[in-house]
Amino acid sequence: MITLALSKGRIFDDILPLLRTVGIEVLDDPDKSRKLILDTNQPDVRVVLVRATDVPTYVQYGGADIGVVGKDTLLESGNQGLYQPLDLQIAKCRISVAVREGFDYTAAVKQGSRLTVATKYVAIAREFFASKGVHVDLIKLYGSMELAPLTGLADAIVDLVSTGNTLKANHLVEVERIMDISSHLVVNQTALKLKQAPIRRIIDAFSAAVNK
Ligand code: PRT
Ligand code: MG
Repeated sequence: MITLALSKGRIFDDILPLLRTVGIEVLDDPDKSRKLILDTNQPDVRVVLVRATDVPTYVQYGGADIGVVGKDTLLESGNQGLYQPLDLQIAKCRISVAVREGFDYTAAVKQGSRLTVATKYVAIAREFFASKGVHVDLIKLYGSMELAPLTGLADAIVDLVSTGNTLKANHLVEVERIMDISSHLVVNQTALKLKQAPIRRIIDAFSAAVNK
C-alpha cells in the first residue's frame, strides 16, 4: 500500500489532473465527504487528507509514504530528512513583502528604520531581511496576515500572493518579491527503500506528466 498525503483546497484541486495523467483517480470528493482517508482506483494507493503544514511531518515520520507540499511550507518547517525528487509546478504563487498603501517602504528601508513585520513565515522572513541588512521585529501570525498593517500591528507583512486580489481588496501593495513558490513531491526515505519499485513508478510518472 502506498499512502499519499495531500491537503484540501488548492493543492488537492491542482494535483487531481496530474494524478489522472498518471492513472490515479481519487474516488471520494473531499468537499462532499468527511472522510480523511480516500480510496483511489488503484487498490494499492490511498490518499490521506492533512493540514498543509502537517504534510512534511506525516511523510517524515512515515504516516504517509509520499506527500505534496508547498515550497513555502518546506522552507519554513525546515524539515530535513525528506527526499524531494520533483517540483510539480502546481499551486504556484510567490512569497512577497506587502505594506499599506501610502507607506513608503523604500524610504523606511533606506533610512534604516526598524520594521515590524507580521507573518506566518518567520524563518523565511528572518533570512530575507537579514540578507538585506534590514532590522526587523517579527510577529508570528497564523492567518489573516493582511489585517496586520491595517490595524497598526505591523508595518509590513510577508505572505503568499497569487493573483494579488487579496492585497488589493485590503489596500495593500506588494513592494518586494522574496521568491517564487510551487508545490513539490516529498518522499519518506525508509519507504523509498522498502517500497522502491512502486514509489519510483509514481515519481517517474509524475515527472513525465510535469514535463509534458
Ligand atoms: O488553509 P490552512 O490554514 O488549512 O492551510 P494553508 O493556508 O497552509 O493551506 P492552503 O491550502 O491555503 O495552501 C496550501 C499551499 O498552497 C500553500 O502552502 C502554497 O504553497 C500554495 N498556494 C498557492 C497558496 C496560494 N497560492 C495563495 N494564494 N496558499 C495561499 N494563498 C493565499 C494568499 O496568502 C492570500 O491570502 O490565498 C490568498 C489569496 O491570494 P490572491 O493573491 O490570489 O488573492
Ligand atoms: Mg489557507
